[in-house]
Amino acid sequence: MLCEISLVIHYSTMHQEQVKENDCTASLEVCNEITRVHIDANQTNHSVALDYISKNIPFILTGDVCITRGGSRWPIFDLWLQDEPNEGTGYLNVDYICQKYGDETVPVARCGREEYGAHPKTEMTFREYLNYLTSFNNSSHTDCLYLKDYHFMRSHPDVELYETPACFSSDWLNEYCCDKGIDDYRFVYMGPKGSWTPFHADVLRSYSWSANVCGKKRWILYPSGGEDKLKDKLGNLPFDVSTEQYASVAHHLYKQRMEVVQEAGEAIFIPSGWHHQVHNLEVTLSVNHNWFNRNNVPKCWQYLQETLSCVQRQIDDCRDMHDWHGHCQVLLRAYLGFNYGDFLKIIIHIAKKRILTNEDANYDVQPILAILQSVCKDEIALQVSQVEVNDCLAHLYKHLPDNKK
Ligand SMILES: O=C(O)CCC(=O)C(=O)O
Ligand SMILES: [Fe+2]
Repeated sequence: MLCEISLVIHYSTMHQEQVKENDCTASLEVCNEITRVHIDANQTNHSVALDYISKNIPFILTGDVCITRGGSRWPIFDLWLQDEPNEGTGYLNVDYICQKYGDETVPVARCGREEYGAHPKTEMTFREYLNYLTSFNNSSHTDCLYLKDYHFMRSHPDVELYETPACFSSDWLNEYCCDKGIDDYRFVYMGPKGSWTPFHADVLRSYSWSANVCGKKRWILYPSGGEDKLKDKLGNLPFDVSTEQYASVAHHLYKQRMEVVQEAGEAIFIPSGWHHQVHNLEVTLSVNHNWFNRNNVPKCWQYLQETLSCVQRQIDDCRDMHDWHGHCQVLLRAYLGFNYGDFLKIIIHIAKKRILTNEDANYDVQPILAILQSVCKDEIALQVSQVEVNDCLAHLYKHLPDNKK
């Protein structure tokens, strides 16, 4: 209880001090409105946006900066959209998309069903999905299909549909995935009016940014930790917080809840650990990335450690089995998509790159050093990657000036 109250006060204070020039200068308790940070294409100063990111506060990025590349609009606007809207498919240029990518297999969620706290996923060709959208009738909600988590950028590294806005571009996660040629965290989403994403926090408590190419999204956000009070007696979070039960002003969490409508051409920043639910208010096409960097990497590491403790408690009765710790790591990866080894590989890869290029010596290297020093205090982490961690630390110590160690 004490922690949650102090969390809110903390946010309010920072919010008032740091971002006075923006729309919402009141504390989050009073003003549940998100701040819009306007940056023009030629403006190189992203300090306000970076301030929000480093303080883990949501904002909407608006202005040319989130839809242009080198002064001209992202190609996705010209290629995937048309000037006049159609009935089922809005501004989507269905003919172009179908002709270029119709044969590809895309992941699709069934928004009318619930399985294990999520929408069950299926696969179809992009052509089949676009045919479905063309004939979609908004009243038949049970059949609402949402194309999501489509790794378009990974499948088409030569097609530059958009560019990551500069304030979101320090991204260790996708930098690692691209360097290694493995599945990344950059996605395309496309859905009809009424398609939605249930209440969740993002993978490994990463950040996310999401830009609307066409259409509108309604976001419901709860600050990190605020979701605890929404849990039922078994500790399960709600699947859908858009219902009256949660939306009511009388609800005790009302003050922490934010509701936001994001327009076409705007990008939203979702902070680490903030739970959110998303509803498409029109046919919507969006691109989004999950990522972490020097600012939120401690949160990701802490979440990994906490989740491992949960896994250990779950299978505590099997402690005598051979390689019990190894089994815990397998379960951790099955649950989160990452285990200790996966996470440390990313950190060490980024550390070595930064040392080699000798760029931003203190910018990224110092937070990496802090994480690795914390890793050295974690017995399990050392069991998993002691040689690599020690080797990396030795490099870092050699690299950093004495006063920074
Ligand atoms: O747009 C959506 O439906 C979900 C996006 C989301 O959850 C995210 O960007 O973190
Ligand atoms: Fe999300």
